[in-house]
Amino acid sequence: MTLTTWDIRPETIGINDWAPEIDSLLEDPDDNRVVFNVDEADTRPYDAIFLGGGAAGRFGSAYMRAMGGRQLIIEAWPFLGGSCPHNACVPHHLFSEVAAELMLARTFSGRFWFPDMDGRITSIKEIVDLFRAGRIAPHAIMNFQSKEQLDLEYVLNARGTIIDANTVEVAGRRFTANNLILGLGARSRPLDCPGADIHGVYTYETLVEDLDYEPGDTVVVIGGSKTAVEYGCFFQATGRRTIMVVRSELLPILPDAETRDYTITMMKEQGMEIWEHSVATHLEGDHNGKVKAITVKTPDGVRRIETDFVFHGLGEIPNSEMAVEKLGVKVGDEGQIIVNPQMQTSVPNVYAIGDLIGRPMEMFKARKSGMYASRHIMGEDVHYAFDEFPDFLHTHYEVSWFGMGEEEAREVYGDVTIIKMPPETEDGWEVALPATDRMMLYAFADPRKSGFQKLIIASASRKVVGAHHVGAGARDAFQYLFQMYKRGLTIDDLAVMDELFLNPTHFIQLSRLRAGAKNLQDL
Ligand code: KPC
Repeated sequence: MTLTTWDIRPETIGINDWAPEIDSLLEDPDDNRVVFNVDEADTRPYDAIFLGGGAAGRFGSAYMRAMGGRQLIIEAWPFLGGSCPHNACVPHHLFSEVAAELMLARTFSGRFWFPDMDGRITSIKEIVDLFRAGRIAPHAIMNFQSKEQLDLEYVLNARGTIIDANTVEVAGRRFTANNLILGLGARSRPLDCPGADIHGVYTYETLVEDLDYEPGDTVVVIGGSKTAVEYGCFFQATGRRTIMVVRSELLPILPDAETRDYTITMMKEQGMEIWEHSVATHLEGDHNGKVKAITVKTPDGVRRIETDFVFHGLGEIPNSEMAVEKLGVKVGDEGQIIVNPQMQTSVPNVYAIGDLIGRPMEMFKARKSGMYASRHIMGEDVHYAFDEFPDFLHTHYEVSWFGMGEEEAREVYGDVTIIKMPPETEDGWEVALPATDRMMLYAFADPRKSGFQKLIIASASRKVVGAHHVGAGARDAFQYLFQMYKRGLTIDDLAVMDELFLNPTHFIQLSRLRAGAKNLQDL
């Protein structure tokens, strides 16, 4: 393959101009241009080379540049921003929005203005194609913003090779820097099962690249945590029988048992079939080499499901091999590069950031780890621990949480006060959560489905120690509430806040109903 150089440094490339160029670099096998945006006139040494231009490398670079440092990103894809706009967060959110919309349409099928959805299967491929066509826009924004607005230097569309702790080679050129910051990301853990490679078996990465047919009426999803659940709910919402094959239990990530119970109950009520303690043992292909069936060992015996579409979400493996081989950096059990709170690896002047350093493989950690590596290199005394954070996932709903579940809080604090909605009734969740945006129709017409939320307070200190929400629209509140919780948020602090009524988390109003008491009571 002959690589050619496309020196973009002297040009201004607008977002609309970037889009067809990125499309060509991605799709045209004969377009092997390497994009060079390198300031050859700047004689300063680079403070850092970022190997990988995903969220971690891009935000680390932007921060370093803002602090007056000099950086260079080397990225194998022809765009910056990494997996988020290409195959991860952005499509996850599109698909989850489709799941929520279809749940609404199916719940109210034939009522009000909703069309009759009875027996209707909607297209998966149409939505995947919609994403594939649309993702060029965020790609173009990233390249434009990084060059024209953030003044970053970068080389795109060529894989960088580590030469030593200060040197990276890309497209036949060697670049040196005072520090190397590795942001090489992670890849899907493969399915360890005979037949796993046949056509029709997808991960979140391959689905958006390779789906070339409309899946039939039965889908099998392997895995029990965020990605598997998010995609599974999307597939199910399109009207297909969807079976989740889970090695242990579904959604162990949810720390509060009652919230988890509501979440899973609502998934089942939508029609999700959940086979826990079950393992896929082999996949069969048809005469065209396309999947036609999967066999699963379940606690009730071996079951064979005919399907032409299997998805697996089994977690991620950090791309640490080159760094281990070339630099000997220390890695943990899951292949994650071990870093200290300044993001330094075991090798002097080599840092690692983003998914490469392991869990949580979330955007906030990617961006912040890049930023903290840069701050340290630029001489700041910083410390970043990502052991506690607000979290969320999608089913057909949005589920948000931070802190402890009720069970752990009782163990740790003994006396805890629980404030939750809807109120406990003998019949479970037959009544509505006080209504809020995106839940109003459910609240009045199908109250069970209107959501669930819970605040956990350590009674003695009156501090919030956990918060949990299933519904819609609460995620923003959780990212700010978490900061307050870290500073010691109490029920009394909540009681004097100003609620924008009706709001998705009813924590302020509910706290105000109880905060007057010296001895707190549940609500
Ligand atoms: C919507 C959006 O921000 C998706 S792409 C993010 C990539 S990056 O800004 O580099 O974190």
